[in-house]
Amino acid sequence: MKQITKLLSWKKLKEHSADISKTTIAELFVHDSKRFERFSIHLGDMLFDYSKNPITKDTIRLLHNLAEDCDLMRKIESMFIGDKINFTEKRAVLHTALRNTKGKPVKMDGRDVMPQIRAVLTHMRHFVESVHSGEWTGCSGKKITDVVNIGIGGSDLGPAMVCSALEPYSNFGIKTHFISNIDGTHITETLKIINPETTLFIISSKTFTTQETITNANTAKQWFLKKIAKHEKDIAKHFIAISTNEKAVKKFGIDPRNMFVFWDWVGGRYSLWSAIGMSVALQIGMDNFEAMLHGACEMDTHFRNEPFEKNIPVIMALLGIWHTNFLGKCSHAVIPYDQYLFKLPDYLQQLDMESNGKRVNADGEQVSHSTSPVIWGNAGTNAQHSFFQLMHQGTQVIPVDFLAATQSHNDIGEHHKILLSNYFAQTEALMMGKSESEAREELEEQGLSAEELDTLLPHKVFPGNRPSNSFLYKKLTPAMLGAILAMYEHKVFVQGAIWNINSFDQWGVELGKQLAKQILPELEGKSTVTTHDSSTNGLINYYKKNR
Ligand code: G6Q
Repeated sequence: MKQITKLLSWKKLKEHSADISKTTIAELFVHDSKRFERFSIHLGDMLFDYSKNPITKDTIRLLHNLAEDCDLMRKIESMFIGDKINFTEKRAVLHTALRNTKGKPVKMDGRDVMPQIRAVLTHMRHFVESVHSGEWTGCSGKKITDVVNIGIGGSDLGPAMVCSALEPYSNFGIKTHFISNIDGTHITETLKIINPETTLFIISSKTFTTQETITNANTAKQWFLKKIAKHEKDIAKHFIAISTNEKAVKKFGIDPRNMFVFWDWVGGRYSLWSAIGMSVALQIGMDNFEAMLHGACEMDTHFRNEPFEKNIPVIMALLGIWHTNFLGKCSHAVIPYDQYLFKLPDYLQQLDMESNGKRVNADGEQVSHSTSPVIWGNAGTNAQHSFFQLMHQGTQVIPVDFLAATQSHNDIGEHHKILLSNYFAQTEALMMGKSESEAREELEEQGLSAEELDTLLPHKVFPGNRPSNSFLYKKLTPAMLGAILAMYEHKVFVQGAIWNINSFDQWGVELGKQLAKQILPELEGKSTVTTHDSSTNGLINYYKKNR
């Protein structure tokens, strides 16, 4: 395929971006009384409003033309039917099969993958229910009360985020903890607050070779053996594994009957839907875990079947491309006005930036356009009291996703109304800004001297014209969370498909894994290290002298 910047639809969008820059989002509302209806979509219990973006009907038409020129429809189908679209690793990308609760066959290399997926779900259910019922106990016969997931990256961020998000569904007396960092502080502080007799460790690692995870797992094992175990075999009651690597799991000392498998066609950052979600299932129960899969499946069906103009992930992706490639925005904020989603920005950072942080296209050429923006954010209203200053008055314009529930799990007093009034106010203020005359009027009311007023005035002006998407969902249920996460996954997919990059490999992450292993032996002993550049040598040698 030719570079996308050479496509006619790309060139037309470039021309169109110059026209759009002559107007403001607020003016677009003045000229179109139906703008909200035109640029919003209802799907189940969710409303997606994208009208506060610098777009017109023409923008959307041109973006759809780009999607068609990039063969988006065929690429979407190609993922769902198990083509090996992760071409650098020669793997299919079938996380959608993991939540294919409709049960239709999904073939990969001519074989239906659904029976093995269902078998693992049954294995998980059996295990989760035996822990909840107390049939499964620790080695001293006590019921499990704490679950510690040891994993990193894709084997941590998804389950950790979902366990926070679905806290209201934790009805089984299980508290979940997450250890990811190799920094000994992480495991030390966690081990301080758990009782070995009632703790289950889940070693979550697709490869079962990741240095951080295996080091943390060994430390946890030694701690457990020292604290309570009478025999090595007691480990079987306190350690289970989620992995694709049975050999390494056995070598670690985990009974293969307590291993839950997944497959190489599940990418790490897309693995939350597999047995990697075990900590989630233990915390909220298997029915709720499956409800989450079902919610994601509903979004998959929407994504696969709806025409582009009604397709939420496609529109989100195209808007992102509009901002990144045509309006020059290089970051994107995600602000959930939902405390339960405070870890969502962290999770989306990996999903988006690890997937689309690429600079070489499918033909091996360096791309001549930007790819993934920097994704960041935090929960509102907290974020309003920190970085919102930059979003309102800084020199960069940052497109934002605002998310909120219409019904709170904790509807006490005026809290939810106040939360939502902030949510509505921020999207409006970012778009409308405050003109010089409005700011002047406000200052005049304060009875300032003319000199004071002139000094303050420029600081009180808000340029506005700052775009946002608004998502309002009824309640953060397991199904709704599943749908939201699948929606973001597909947004990322569409952007990667249009940019013609491989969203499913991560050679940059692999590099980190190799480099640390090379330096580790050099940290032994006292000899001066001279094998690197002078800065790296200097830093290593300073550490060796001062440890
Ligand atoms: C995700 C990445 C990466 C991976 C971790 C952990 O897509 O590949 O974040 O999940 O490096 O890998 P393991 O699960 O193999 O330990």
